[in-house]
Amino acid sequence: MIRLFQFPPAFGLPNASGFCLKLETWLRMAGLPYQNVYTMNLARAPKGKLPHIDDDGTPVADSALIIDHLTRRYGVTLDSHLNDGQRALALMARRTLEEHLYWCVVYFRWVDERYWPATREAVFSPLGAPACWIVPPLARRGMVGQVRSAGIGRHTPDDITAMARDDLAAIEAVLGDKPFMLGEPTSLDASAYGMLANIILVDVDLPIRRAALEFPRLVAYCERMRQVYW
Ligand SMILES: N[C@@H](CCC(=O)N[C@@H](CS)C(=O)NCC(=O)O)C(=O)O
Repeated sequence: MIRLFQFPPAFGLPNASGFCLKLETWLRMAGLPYQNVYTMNLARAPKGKLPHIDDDGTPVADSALIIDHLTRRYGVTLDSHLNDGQRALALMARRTLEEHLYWCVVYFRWVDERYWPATREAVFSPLGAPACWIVPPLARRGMVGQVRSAGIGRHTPDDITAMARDDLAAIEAVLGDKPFMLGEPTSLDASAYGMLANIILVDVDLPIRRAALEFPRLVAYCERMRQVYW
């Protein structure tokens, strides 16, 4: 049995972590049975981040490495029809979503004073007292450091929103008029849904969400993914 270690649901989504939502969506797309283990304990995560899995005693961390592992082990064919050009496009789109757009979201959720209270409430209130008072400032300090190290945290909110809008425009251009990113459902859709749902389907009025709502095909895409896989 695959045991999926991830954060508990928050913000009205199955997961407020784009990477956790990506992996759980992928497991559903691949039709693999799994068991959720909700945790906030990063100290027990093999690489200090979530998600990670235990696959019948084999621990694997990092959503992309987990997908590679499960694809090999269970013969998942989601991406097997893709040609070299599509694989290259999928890789670049995934990097845009996970290595750039992701940090823009993290900035607004964790760093921007205007939206931090909503994040604190959504993520930490289930902890109960006294953890819900002690943990948030520590967790926030770590995230602020990461966003700054990633580079995004050095820009103004307006610049970050403009950069995120460029990412969203590029992703919408990849989608075009197709129902899924590359036509038929592929692993790229799991990544796209994990990241986009965390912007579009979370009812907090972040500047990045306002920017995303300018892209009706991405909004419809999120709804489609939710209906088909959730
Ligand atoms: N490359 C990793 C990224 C995972 C990641 O960044 N997870 C975040 C949640 S979205 C995390 O655990 N952050 C906690 C921390 O860094 O303290 C993957 O694909 O799984």
